[in-house]
Formats: sequence, structure tokens, C-alpha cells
Amino acid sequence: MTDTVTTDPIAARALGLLDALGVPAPEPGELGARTPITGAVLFPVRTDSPADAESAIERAAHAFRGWRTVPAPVRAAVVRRLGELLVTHREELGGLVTLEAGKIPAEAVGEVQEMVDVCEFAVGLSRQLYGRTMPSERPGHRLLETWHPLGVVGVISAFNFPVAVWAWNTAIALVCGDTVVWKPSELTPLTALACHTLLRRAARDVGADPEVHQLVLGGAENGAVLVDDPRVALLSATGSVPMGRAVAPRVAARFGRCLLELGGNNAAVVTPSADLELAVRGIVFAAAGTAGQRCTTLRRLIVHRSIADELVGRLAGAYGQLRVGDPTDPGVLVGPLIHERGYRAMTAALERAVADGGEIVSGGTRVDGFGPDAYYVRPALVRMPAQTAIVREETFAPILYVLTYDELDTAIELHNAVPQGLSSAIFTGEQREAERFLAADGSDCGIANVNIGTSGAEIGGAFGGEKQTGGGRESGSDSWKAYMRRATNTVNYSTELPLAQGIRFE
Ligand code: UN1
Repeated sequence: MTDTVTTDPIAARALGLLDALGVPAPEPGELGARTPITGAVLFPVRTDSPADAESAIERAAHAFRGWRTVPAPVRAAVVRRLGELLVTHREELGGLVTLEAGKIPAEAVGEVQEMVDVCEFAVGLSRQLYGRTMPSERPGHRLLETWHPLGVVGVISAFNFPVAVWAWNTAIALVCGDTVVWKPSELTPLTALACHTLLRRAARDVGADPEVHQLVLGGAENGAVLVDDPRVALLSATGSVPMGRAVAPRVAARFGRCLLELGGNNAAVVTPSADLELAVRGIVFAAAGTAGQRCTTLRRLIVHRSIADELVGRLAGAYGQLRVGDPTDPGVLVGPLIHERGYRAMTAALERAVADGGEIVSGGTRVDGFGPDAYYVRPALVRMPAQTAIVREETFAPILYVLTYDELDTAIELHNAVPQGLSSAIFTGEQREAERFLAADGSDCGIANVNIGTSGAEIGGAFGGEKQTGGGRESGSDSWKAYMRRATNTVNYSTELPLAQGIRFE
């Protein structure tokens, strides 16, 4: 990388991190690597064309023919090695996440840890891709199911978890015997180049075919190639509801499979018996952490009227102490929004909330001093008289709307009265209330927590949500089944040919 000259200190840091990760210098092109810390474009990066995307699919499809026959515990060696490389390069990859996505180092390194965790999970899983055996109704017959690799998995990921969501998909897909074509967010090409390099190195280190992983940089035009190509057996896409709405019918039209991880509008119910000290800590991390740019970010608080003033007071106190600024500065807890569009969406949402009678209790203002193209905001805490249309929308920014309730049933109704269904929480000291929230007529989300916030899920559980969140499940539990195809096998080891349902055909 010695021939790349740059004067921007962040660009120099990014190049240094890429070098330490062993990533070849990005070829210059139309895509700009950018940092939300200053809003500066660091250097140009080559983007792939739709024709490149097609050849990537071709190479992945070709690699699949061999990869599917490698035993799963042997395939796992690549993922085990990737996990080792991630441990070695935790700080460097975390550093790149900070520069490209604006996360504070603790969260950026946490994201890399999430990758390490899912690699460990996938390695163990490689010996547990269980099928069942069922009793056959016929004598001398065996009935069982076998799980086979699916094919090429297309992964489309978002800027806010530029590396962990890729790892959830890739670690599981690879042990399942699939090959991967990854189209990362065009906002985060550098972390993508780093992950691709590490994965390919892991494959080479253990003598596996590096072609099992393909990277396609660029925008929606390349995503569209993955969406429409019949060789992509599963399309796993993380992003907005409009993106999912565009993608899902097209994949369905060719009878492909979709795994969707779309918007969330996550809420927490706080009951009078809640430990408020604990609730405040959980709420502030979930609502203001990652500058409100997680799909699991807490966006709505549904508080019992009797404690609402006290809780809002305590939250306003905590919000007042949050340090907003350059994520690389020690002590900063809230970094920048990703871009101007995120900032505009936030101010527009706040205007609508105020027009609906909302009162901004804290934050919502831009923090200056980082340059015209950097967008830092104080997280907003807004009391709302009702759950109006803007509260039912996901705004990808740190806005926490506070609503009040009198009866738990009403709280749960309010909670579920949004189009999204990703994550949810209840803060309570009463088991009855907690169980009510987790019951069939409680939270309608894919994730429902008790006495912890809505974000920061562990990889061991299945991750995903209902309604407009898209219904997909990724990472832990039995999410692997989405990455494989099931064959039902009936084996006759007798000398007779009895037909099922007692049918005689003689
Ligand atoms: C996302 O925001 O797309 O539960 C993923 C969490 C993280 C993953 C978030 N483990 O907040």
C-alpha cells in the first residue's frame, strides 16, 4: 500500500488498518470509502458491475459442486480458522468498523466478538445438522429425513452491522455446505474487503476452496442481480422494509427462498414494579447506543402512568450526561449518524412528533464542530400524547417516544399496534406481568425480553422478527434450517412392497 498517498489522517488510519489486516490496497473506482466521523470521502474504491456480479454467482455455483460433498465437520475448519483470525485481528477490524460505520470502539469490537461467537457456534453445529427418523407405518421400512446443502446463498447486508450480520450468514451457510456471494452496503466497502480477505485466507490456511466466498461491491444494481438469478437458492437480505418489499416478490416469482431481516420499531413496557435503576440503564443503551442505528434500537417506551414522570426525569438526567462526539475519543458513547439522509429523517420525524402534540424532553439537536458533512445529534426523548403515525414508523436515528398506559392489556395492545415486529421488552418485578408479556397474546415480536433492553441479542438464539420485519431467523437455535434443504427418505429393506395408506394395487 506504499504507493497510496493520502493526507487525510482518517484515510491514513484506514489504510494502516487494511494493511495490518493484509487487505490488498483497494483498486480505485467509482465507489467512495467514506467515514461518518468527518463525512470525508477517504479514497475511491472500485465498484463491481452487474456483469461482475453474475460471474461471482457463476464462480460460487461452480465452487458449490465440490463444497457440498465435503463433510460438514471438515467444512467447519474454514469457519474455525476464520474465528481464530478474527480473534487475532479483533482490534483492527473493530477499528475499521469505527471508521466506516461510526461505532464507538466498545461496540465495534463487540460486533467482531459477535462474529467470533457465531463462528464457534457454527463449528459445533457442523456436527449437529440433525435429521429425524420417524416410525414407518410399513414393516421392513425406515423413514427419515436428511438435510442437504442448498446452493449459493446471496447475502445483502446493511451499513449498521457491516461485519456481524455477514458472519451470521456466512459461518452458518458454509458449514451447511453452501457457498456465499456477498453484496455489502455501499457505505461500508472497506470492512467488507477485510472480511472477504480474512475468509479467503482462512480457506487457504486449511486447504479449502477460497472460491466458496465471493464479494460483490456496489449498489442496488448488483443486489438486483442476486435477487433475480435462479442460481441464488437463498437470498438473505438485511435492510429497510421498502427494500424487502422490492426484493421478496421477485425472489418468490422465481421460487427462490428469502430470509428477510427488515425494520424494527421496538418497544419496552415499564410497569410500576420495575427496578427503575436497572430499567434506566437498559433503556439508555438500547435507545441511544449505536446512535439509534440498530434494527433492535429501542424506539418506543410504554410506561405506567404512575411512574412516567419519575422515569422520564431519570432518563432525561441520563441523556444529559451522554457524551456525543468523535467515536474514537475516550468517554464518547454516541457517535455520528451515518449520513445526511439519516439526519434529515430524524429532524423530519421530530417535526411531525411535535406537530402531533409531542414534547421533546431532551436532545434532538445537531452537535456541531465536526464539519459540514458529519451529522452528530443528541439522542431525543419525546413524550407523546398518543401513538400517532410517526411513532408507528421506524426512523433510523436515536428518537425514543414515551407513551403512558393504565392497564397492562392496553400497554400490550399499544405495543403490538405497529407494522413491525422485531424486538421487545418488559421491565417488571412481577412474574405475572412478565409471563403475560411473553404469552401468546403478549408481545408479537420475534424477540421478547424481560428486564433487559431490546438490543444486544446473543448469537445463540434465533434472531429476527414478524410482520414487516420479514419473518426471517438468523444466527443461533435452528436457524440453520433456512440454509439447507430437507429430503424425506423412505427405505424398504424388506422383500415385500406394501403401499402406504394400506392401498392394494394388484
Ligand atoms: C442489526 O441491527 O441489524 O441484537 C443487528 C443486536 C445485535 C444485532 C443487531 N446483536 O442488537
